[in-house]
Amino acid sequence: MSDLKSEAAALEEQFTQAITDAESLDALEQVRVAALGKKGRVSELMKGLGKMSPDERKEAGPLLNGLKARITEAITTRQDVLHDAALTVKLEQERVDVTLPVATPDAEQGRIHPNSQVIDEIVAIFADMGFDVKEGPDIETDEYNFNALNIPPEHPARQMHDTFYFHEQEDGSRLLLRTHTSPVQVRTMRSEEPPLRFIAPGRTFRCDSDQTHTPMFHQVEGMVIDKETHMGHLRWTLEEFCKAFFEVDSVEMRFRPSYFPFTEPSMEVDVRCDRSGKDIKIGQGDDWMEILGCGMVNPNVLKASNLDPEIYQGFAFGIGIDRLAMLKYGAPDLRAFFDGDARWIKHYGFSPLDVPSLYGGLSR
Ligand code: 2NL
Repeated sequence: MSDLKSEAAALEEQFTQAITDAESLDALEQVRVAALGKKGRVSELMKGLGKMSPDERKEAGPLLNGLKARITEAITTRQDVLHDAALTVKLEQERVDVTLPVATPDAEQGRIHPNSQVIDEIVAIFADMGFDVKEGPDIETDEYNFNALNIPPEHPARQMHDTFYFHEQEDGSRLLLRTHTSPVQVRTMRSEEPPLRFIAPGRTFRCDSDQTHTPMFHQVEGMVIDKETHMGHLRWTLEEFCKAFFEVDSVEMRFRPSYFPFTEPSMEVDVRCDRSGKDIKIGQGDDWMEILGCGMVNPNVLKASNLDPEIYQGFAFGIGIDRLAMLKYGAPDLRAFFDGDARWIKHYGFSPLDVPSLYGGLSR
């Protein structure tokens, strides 16, 4: 029995020292296995309990259980110390210097296309005047794209529109890619009650491609319909739009008679500009530049959407976005707008964080 006592005391001293000396959690685990593992020294001693007489066991049991408990306790204590030390080292290594400059966030890396920028600017301007924004599908029917707009099948404007048609459907009709955003106005006139005041921005398509035309391009059309809408309202609205868009205090505008099937009378609108320098200046100079088409909504167009022209009148206008974006932001070649070249968008694009608004500045 005294053999066991001195062996237990020797083991306790040996393992207590080993636990204190363990400099890592791995080293400590090796000590634990050597003492308390299945084949550990303390475990081996405890296996001997089974072969003892009851009297011997009465004394040896508490002795070995005490030994095991104290070694376990010492390991746990040392574990906590080593854990804390490891955490301190980790925190030391992972320290963040909050005085370093901010890393460029992902949103700063992307760029807003000049077309999107110009559409956002136009939306901000008209929203400020109380206009809604409406959208419609790119794929349309003859009815919405042509018939309802006073362009019957035999009308020469159908040839002028260079329409992309889809293959014939079972009923003989053909879907098409909208050639202007006017179908959105037709859908709105047919589904909502006047007074109407909205713009319709979006993609449009014509089978036409050269230096200044791409098969896909962008338009914003606008429409106002009420009981006493007249040309004075149209003129004021477009003048306010031009001043805001070109970010100048005054613009001189010229309304030239023109023809569109969906308006009567129809006009094309020029703004005074100066082309003598490197960039075109708007609002001064002795040159003119066409920027949009407009007119009073043709009574036939109102009738086709179940509005009584004796009660309602309205004005409408259409603006080509791509040309306006080239003009305002100085991009020379329209075709580069749709090449998807990252260097081009990095140069001509806008930060997604600079959202155009009338109070914050349209284009900054
Ligand atoms: C242009 C000319 C214009 C309209 C579009 C319109 C739509 C309906 C009724 C009446 Cl539903 N008008 N749209 C009117 C006049 C001109 O666009 O040169 N666009 C680039």
